[in-house]
Amino acid sequence: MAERTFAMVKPDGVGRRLVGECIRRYEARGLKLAGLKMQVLSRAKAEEHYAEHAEKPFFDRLVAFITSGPVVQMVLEGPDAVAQVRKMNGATNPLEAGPGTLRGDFALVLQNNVIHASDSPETARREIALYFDEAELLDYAMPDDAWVG
Ligand code: FUP
Repeated sequence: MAERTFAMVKPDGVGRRLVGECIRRYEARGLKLAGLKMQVLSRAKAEEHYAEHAEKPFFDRLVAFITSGPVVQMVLEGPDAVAQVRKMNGATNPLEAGPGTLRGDFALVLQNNVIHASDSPETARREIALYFDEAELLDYAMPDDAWVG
């Protein structure tokens, strides 16, 4: 099976109607959706998601922001999906994100950076399990999968 990664459109991205733009770009690149859902995160879920930042000064603001509105979670599949999606999102700080990336095109400031994606295959496994049951992930073939050959 091709590599899977996890991505999440943040409340600013949903609020600015950028869900379709994010998914459109991933699909146009050749990545395949294996799972998709929308919810408002509980505080507990958000704290678990960002556990690595628990001691950081921006943690409370980060949790308040990510729980402030609906978020859209997805699992994307394809060769090097983790690295491809991170590249397509651009640097965490939009100031460093190049044009042509989601953050370079749609974000200005660090917290409101539109989209989250896993930073390694291990993180992807953890984050996918945090949001999706195995039965919610679909393993299906498409005749035009860019990587079938
Ligand atoms: P990323 O791996 O791109 O999700 O980035 P990080 O895990 O480093 O940071 C997670 C989120 O915390 C970022 F999307 C924005 C926010 N953040 C701040 O608000 N302030 C900081 O100084 C660093 C990160």
